Amino acid sequence: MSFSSEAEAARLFDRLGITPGAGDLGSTSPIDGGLIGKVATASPADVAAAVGRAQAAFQHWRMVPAPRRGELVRRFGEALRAHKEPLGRLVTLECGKILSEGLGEVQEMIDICDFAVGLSRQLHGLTIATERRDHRMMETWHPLGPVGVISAFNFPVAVWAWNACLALVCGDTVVWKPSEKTPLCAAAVAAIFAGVAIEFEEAPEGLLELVQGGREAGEALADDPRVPLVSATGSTRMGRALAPRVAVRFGRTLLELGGNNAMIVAPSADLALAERAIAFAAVGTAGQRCTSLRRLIVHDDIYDHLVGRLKAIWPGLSIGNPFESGTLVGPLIDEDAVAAMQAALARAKGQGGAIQGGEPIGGCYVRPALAEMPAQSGVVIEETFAPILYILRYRTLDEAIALQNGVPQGLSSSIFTTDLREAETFLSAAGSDCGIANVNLGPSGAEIGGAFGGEKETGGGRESGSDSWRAYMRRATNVVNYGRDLPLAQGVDFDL
Ligand code: UN1
Repeated sequence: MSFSSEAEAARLFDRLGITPGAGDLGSTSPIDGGLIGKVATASPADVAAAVGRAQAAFQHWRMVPAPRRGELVRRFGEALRAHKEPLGRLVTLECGKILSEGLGEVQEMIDICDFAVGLSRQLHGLTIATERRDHRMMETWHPLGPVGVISAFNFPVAVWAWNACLALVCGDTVVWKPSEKTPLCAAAVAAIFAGVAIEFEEAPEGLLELVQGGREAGEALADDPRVPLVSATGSTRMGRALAPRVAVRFGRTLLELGGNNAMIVAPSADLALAERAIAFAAVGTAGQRCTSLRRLIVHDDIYDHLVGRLKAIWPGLSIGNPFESGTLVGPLIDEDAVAAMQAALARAKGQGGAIQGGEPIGGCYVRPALAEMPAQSGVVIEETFAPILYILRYRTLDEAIALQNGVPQGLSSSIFTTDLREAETFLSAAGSDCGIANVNLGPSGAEIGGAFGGEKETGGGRESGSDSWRAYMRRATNVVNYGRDLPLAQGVDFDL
C-alpha cells in the first residue's frame, strides 16, 4: 500500500497547527495501523486543575451577554469552515470513516455553530399567570457551570460540538474528555478553538479545557462536584458505570448510549429506495454509528425479493482505504472491534443464524455481514459496534412493531411503507418507542436541528437541536410583587 498514515498525519498537523509528540497515549490509524501521534494522559489531579480553570472562567463567562457568547461561536464556525478539509481528513485518518463522512462530520460542527448562534438570542423563559394580584411570575434560564463532555471515537468531533456549542452560548464552560482512541482530533479542535478564543476579548482562559485519557480521567470528571452536568456518549456499559457516580453527588447527566436500531420494510415499500437506505444505514461508518441499522424487519411477502437483493449487493460493497473515492466501507476502529464482530457472528450462528459475509480481511478491515435470524434473542438484542445486519421476518404490523420495540435500547428506528395508516401507526404512541422514528428513510444520519437521543438503555438524554439547550442551563422561577399588599398563595391568612 502506498498510503502512509504517518506521512498523512504530518501533513495534517502542519495545516492544523498542532504538534502532538510527547506523551504516553499513542493514537494509531486503523487505516494501516501506523502510530500517528501521541498526547499526554491527564491524571486525576490534572482533571481537577482543568475543572478549576473552567470554573474560574465560568464566573466571568456567565455574565457575558448571550449574543456576545454567540459571536464567539460564530467565529469558531468560521474557523471550522477554513479548516474543514484538514480536520475532516484527520477524522478519516484517526477513526477510519470514509472521507465524505469525515468532511460531513466537520459540516455537522459548522451547522451546530450556526444553530447555536441563532439560539444565543433565543434563550427564552416564560411569563406565567399568577393567582396573586399585582404580581408577576416568570422563569429565567441561567448558565449552569462547567459542563463535562465525554465523547466517543465514532464521532470524535461532531458530538462534542453539539454539546460544546450549546453549552458555550448558554454561558457554560466546557471540560472535554474525548475518546482515548481519537485524541488527535480533539487536540486539533481544541487548537482551532483556542485560536478563536484568544482573539475574542470577552473570552476568559479556561473556556474549553481538554483532558485526554481513558476511564480514570472520565471518572475524575464524573466525581467532581464542581461539574453540574456530565454529557456522555458511548456504550451502555460506560453509562451504567458513570451515571450513578454523578447521581450520588446530585449532578446531572445527559446520556447518549447504545442503540439497536431497526427498520421495518412493509409490502408497499418503495424497495429501490429502501435498498439504498438499508445499505447506507447498515454499512456506512462501517456500522459504527450509534444510529447504525442493526435489525431489518421484513414482511414475508417481500422477504425473498429484498433479502435476495441485499445478498447480491453486499459482496460488491467496496471496502478499503477510506481516503480513496469509491470506498464505501473503511476499517473498524481497532482489532478488538474485529474480534468483537467475529464473536457476535459466532453467537449468531450458534443461535441458528444464516450468515453471509463478515470475514476479517486483514488489519481492521472486515466484510459487512448479513445474518438471517430465526428469532430476536441473544446477540440480536445486544449492540455490536460493527457492520452486522440481523434480518427478521414479520406478518402483521403489530408483530413488526413489537419486534422493533423488543430490545433494551431505544435510540432510532424507521419504517418503509407507502401506506399512510402504517406510517402514522408507527409514529403514534403505540408505535416506535425510540427517540427518533423515521418514515421512508433510514435510522442514521440525523440533522442537527432535531433533538437527538433515545429512551431506555440509550439513556434518555437529548442533545443538539430543538430545545435541548435547556439541559445546559438552570431554571429559576421568579415572582415579583409590584403592589402595596402581601397576598399569600393558596389564600393563606397570616396576619401579625
Ligand atoms: C453517534 O453515532 O453517536 O445521526 C451520533 C447520525 C449522526 C450522529 C450519530 N448525525 O447518525
